[in-house]
Amino acid sequence: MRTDTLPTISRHDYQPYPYQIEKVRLEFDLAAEQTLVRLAFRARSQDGQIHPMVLDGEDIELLEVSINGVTLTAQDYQLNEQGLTLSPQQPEFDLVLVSRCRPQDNTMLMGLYVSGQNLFTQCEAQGFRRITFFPDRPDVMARYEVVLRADATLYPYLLSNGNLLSSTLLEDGRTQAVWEDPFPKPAYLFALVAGDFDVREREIVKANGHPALLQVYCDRGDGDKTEWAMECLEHSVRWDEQRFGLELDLDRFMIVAARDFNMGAMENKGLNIFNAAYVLADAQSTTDASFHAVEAVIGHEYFHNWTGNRVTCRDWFQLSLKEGLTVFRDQEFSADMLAKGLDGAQAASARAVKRIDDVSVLRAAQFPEDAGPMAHPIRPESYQEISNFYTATIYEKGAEVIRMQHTLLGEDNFQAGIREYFKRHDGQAVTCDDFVDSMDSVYRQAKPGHSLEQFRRWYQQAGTPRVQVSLQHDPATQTATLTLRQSNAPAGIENKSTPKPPLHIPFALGMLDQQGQPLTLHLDEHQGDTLVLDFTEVEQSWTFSQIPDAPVLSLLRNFSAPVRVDYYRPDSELALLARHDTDPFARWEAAQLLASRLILSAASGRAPSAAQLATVVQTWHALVQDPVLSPAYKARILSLPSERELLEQTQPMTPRAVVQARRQLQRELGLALTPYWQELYQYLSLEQAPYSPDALQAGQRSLRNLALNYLLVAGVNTGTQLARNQYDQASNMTDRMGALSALVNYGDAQDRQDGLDDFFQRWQDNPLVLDRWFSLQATAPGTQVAQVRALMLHPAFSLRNPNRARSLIFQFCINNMQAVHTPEGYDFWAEQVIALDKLNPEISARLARVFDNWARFEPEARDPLKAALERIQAEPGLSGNVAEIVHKALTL
Ligand code: B3K
Ligand code: ZN
Repeated sequence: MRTDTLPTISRHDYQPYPYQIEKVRLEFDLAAEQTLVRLAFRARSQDGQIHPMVLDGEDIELLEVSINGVTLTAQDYQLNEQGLTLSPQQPEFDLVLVSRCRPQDNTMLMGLYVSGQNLFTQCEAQGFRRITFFPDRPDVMARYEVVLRADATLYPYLLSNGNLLSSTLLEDGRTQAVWEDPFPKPAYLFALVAGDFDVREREIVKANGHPALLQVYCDRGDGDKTEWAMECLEHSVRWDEQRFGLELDLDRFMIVAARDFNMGAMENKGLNIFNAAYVLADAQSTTDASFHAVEAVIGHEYFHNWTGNRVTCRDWFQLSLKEGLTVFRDQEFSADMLAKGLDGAQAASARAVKRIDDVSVLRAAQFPEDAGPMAHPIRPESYQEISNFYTATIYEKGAEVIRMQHTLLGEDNFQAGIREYFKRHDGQAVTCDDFVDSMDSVYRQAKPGHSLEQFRRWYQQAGTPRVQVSLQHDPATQTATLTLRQSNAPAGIENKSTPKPPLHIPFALGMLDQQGQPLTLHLDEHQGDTLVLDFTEVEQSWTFSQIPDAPVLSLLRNFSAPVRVDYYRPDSELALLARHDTDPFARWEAAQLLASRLILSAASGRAPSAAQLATVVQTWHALVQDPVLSPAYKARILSLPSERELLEQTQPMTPRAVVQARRQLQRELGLALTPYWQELYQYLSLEQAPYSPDALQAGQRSLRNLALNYLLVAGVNTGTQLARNQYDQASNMTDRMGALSALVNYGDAQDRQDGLDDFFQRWQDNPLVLDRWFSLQATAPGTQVAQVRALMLHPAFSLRNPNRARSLIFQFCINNMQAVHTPEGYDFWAEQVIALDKLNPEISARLARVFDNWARFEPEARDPLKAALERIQAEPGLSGNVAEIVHKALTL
């Protein structure tokens, strides 16, 4: 399919489906080579009139179709590559349809496919049409009864959504299972799994007193790695009961791990299917970061049961309705888990660690998206290929937009808004406006004279707003006047001449005195350490009283809105905030800004002054010695901003210069503070409690690994020995991987090779760990394209397995800036986009996006990147997925 012929779908063209389908019966005769699907339902016209019935269908074979028991002939319907159109003669009729699909040939991993020896489905967004002909759109909701038949030896487990009604052995030696899902759902939430598994089970009692069975399925032999997943699932159930008052509505909830999976996981009703990377975990083979990722993804999919499944999207433009809200919920879940058992400042600092990590992701992934050719509002206006719109904007910015509503309403009112949302819309397919309406009804009551009307612009406008800050202090009146000015430039392919109206930005602010002591803010009748300003105009000022001396501003506390802040202030002020700000997020931010400034100025060719460097070193010195900070927080505040975040701030973007300048500062800090890193390392090596991924231990390990990295990057002799010992003696993957990556990134060639060889020997049979072995090499500073090509010839490499392709090819293209930004690097990227596209267009389009912002790079990168994009575009038979990305990138 070519871009110029790909239809663009517009939000405003929405039309309801003309028929209602209450109940669907699906029968499957399952086999990897070919699967027969029999679909039966009764359709009733919504308005009593007769309409053509459009059924989506893709890559499947129609064998038979009948209406009211009468088999149709080819003249009775229209069949093409997109599906089947019927011309019924009555407004109400029974339809039966038999079709065939071929799971074994399905390399796209959408619809019914084979992974290992097992069969899995993936239907969101438009995979159901690859299983059977159906109105594959989220607003057609039906109750499903599913009959599965398959060879009992190959497929002893036959799973689908809802409750198991019966399981029988058939006369022909096959098994048959019948499942019924009591809740109406759109086709994208349908799932089936057939295969042989290890199963872990836990019976729980729900808050309503009823029992429920939780199950985690994985490949045979991996069953000992699902204990953490089960823990996380139970925590998720409890958390949703306690914080949101939402209960599990089924008797059984299943998670199944798949080795081949396009993304993280999928929230199919009662039968979540997961990428094995987000299920399997044990201390030996899994890092702390992965333990937390498992927790976040299990929470996310479980929380979808209400926000996504019970109330779903009317159309795919509303995707953020479920994704933004569910990401917000999983972020809060993880933060609550980190803060469990703590209170006061300790709890705030634990939660801040999660906030810092989330904001870092937003800045590294979403800000660039919002400044590039794929920029779109969290509720897009149009798309060509919906699978290209599972973006950082829909997810991460979408979560920020929910978080701002939470900030404006406060926890209690926000929860009242959620209750209102379910009261109005349970069982329906709705829009983002419906969600905001529910919140707004509570907001208007709680804050008379206010509404969320202006706030809705966050759903309409793309681009990252900029907020310019200025401050005027008047010692005579002891007042400080803060002025904020917002600018919302057009983003991506938007019409550049259309001015954008101001957004409603909740702007959280604090102030410190010149000694770093917190000031109480007095504004009209409000007072407090932190005030959230309702910033709604293009320019707006607030005057605070009782401020005798010029204050130090602590801006956008806890990152209260997804904006960029422009405020000029001397390094000394940032240093003060980095040491004293009581808001842990703003404190971290100040340290990051201090380091960023230095790195960015070095990257642009201006050598930092001795004083500038001294300020950074002194700040890091104070922080490394701070006795109060938690280890996890300390590890964040002492880390330098990521290469990607830094790159995003250069104009034009100069990747290689950024990498070098960042590395230089790392080295300076390593050298200047060597004794402190050594001391920290030794101190943190004393603790030898049995492994747990909890916040304290994980924080200690990450801080210890950070110290190790500073020692190695500075070339401190003892560092290499420490890393070798740590690698050899490690009792968990975080320590082992921390040591190995320090050696691979900063050690000599011999250490690097020895480490990698040993690691391969130990872990060659564990695919998830082997992914790390590939990633580590893909991102190592010395790795060039030739080595990546050699690794692609390794017997363990396969382009068909998305995790493996991501671990080597994506990691190289995204995170090895030195090597990918070369003529060979760009050729390699284009070649891999083309190769992947033939197998799996969804994954290929993700790789294509890595350089969709080519136009923002320095000239020596820009021209060859453009040529590489043109080469991709010229490829015959390019998928619609990649075509959309490349077309948008080139027409900017
Ligand atoms: N809803 C799925 C994403 C499906 C993506 C399909 N291309 C996972 C999630 O967000 O929970
Ligand atoms: Zn989701």
